[in-house]
Amino acid sequence: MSNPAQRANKLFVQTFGTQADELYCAPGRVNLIGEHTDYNDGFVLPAAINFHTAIVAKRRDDLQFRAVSDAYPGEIVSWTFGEEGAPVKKHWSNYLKGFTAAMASSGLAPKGLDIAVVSNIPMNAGLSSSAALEVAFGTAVNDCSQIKLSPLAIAQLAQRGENQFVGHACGIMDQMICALGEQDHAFLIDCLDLDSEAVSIPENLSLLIINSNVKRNEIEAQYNLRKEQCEQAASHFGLESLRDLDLSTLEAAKAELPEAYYKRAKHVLSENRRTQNAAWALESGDIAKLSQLMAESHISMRDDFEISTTEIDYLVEIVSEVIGNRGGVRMTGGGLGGCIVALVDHELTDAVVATIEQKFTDKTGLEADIYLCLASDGAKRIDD
Ligand code: GAF
Repeated sequence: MSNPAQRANKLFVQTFGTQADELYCAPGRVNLIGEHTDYNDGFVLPAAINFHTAIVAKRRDDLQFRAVSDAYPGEIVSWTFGEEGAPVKKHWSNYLKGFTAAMASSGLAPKGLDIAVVSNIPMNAGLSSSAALEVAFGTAVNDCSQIKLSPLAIAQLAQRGENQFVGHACGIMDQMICALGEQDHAFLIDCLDLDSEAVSIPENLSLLIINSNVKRNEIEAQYNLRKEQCEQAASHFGLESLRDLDLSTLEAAKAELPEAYYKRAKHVLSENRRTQNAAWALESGDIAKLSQLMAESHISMRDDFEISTTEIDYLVEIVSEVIGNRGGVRMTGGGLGGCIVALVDHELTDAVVATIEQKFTDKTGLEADIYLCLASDGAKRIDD
């Protein structure tokens, strides 16, 4: 099958009867460690991956937007800038309209565009296909109208659109890594001040993402519940966010707190520490340390944040038996299904794949998809 860019060009011509002017791409992402910490003003360590959403665009002289996606054939969505109306339940165009609505409320004034969208990022797998759509579109709008927003500003508008228009209370991690990613690097992001630092991934490690294909049920309600519990835990201590709490203060107050608040806060505080240590371990090539931190992160998500599943635990267990301390493995993303991520010594890659193929389906009845990935660049215009 041809790549997303070629397919987007073809779709554009079929839909609008003319060639597009420009091509933009934004990647999916995988989070190496630092889960559910972004909306708690904490630390995350994601990498952009070599699965992409491509958007081809043609400038218009008016304020109209028209969009078509190969995932929803035959449907052309159109709207006027600043007149996005109400979101249509679960509709893909909400991510685009959310971005223009966020621009309008920030006083930015782009020109309209016709666009065609094609993506090869697996959907509903927790690899940020929606952030890639928002950020690819934001990059296109920004560039075509020469507004000169920074990648970080595009990520912030994308997050605002998703929070306020789409209605998902997500943090900033997905949009930021989608906008800022760098080849062969993860990013340590401080979600309090949005400082970020590129962390190189050692050459001898393979980046494997394994999609359990466990259906992610009730993910949004569970995500919102966890966020609310974290906020309640912070407010018990009179704090704005869990970032300002330390583990010893939390432990001393354990008996006063509802158990769920205590456990959620314990995960977030310990995960912040693990994430900063993991960035250091990765940068210095201390794979045994990375392995230990990723294992602890998984246990914390399973026992304290309670967002794992038996199938995901089994996947993590069989991969970790193969790699020992020559790599790390844990669930990645929002949880309750979706993917695990493994950073493993190249020499062990085939053994990991073989183990999953031999054991996972027999035990769970599910077929896992295995993606051998590369850490990749963030969103950009692609010139010929
Ligand atoms: C989802 C959200 F969109 C992110 O902001 C983050 O909270 C993540 O879940 C969990 O770490 O991807």
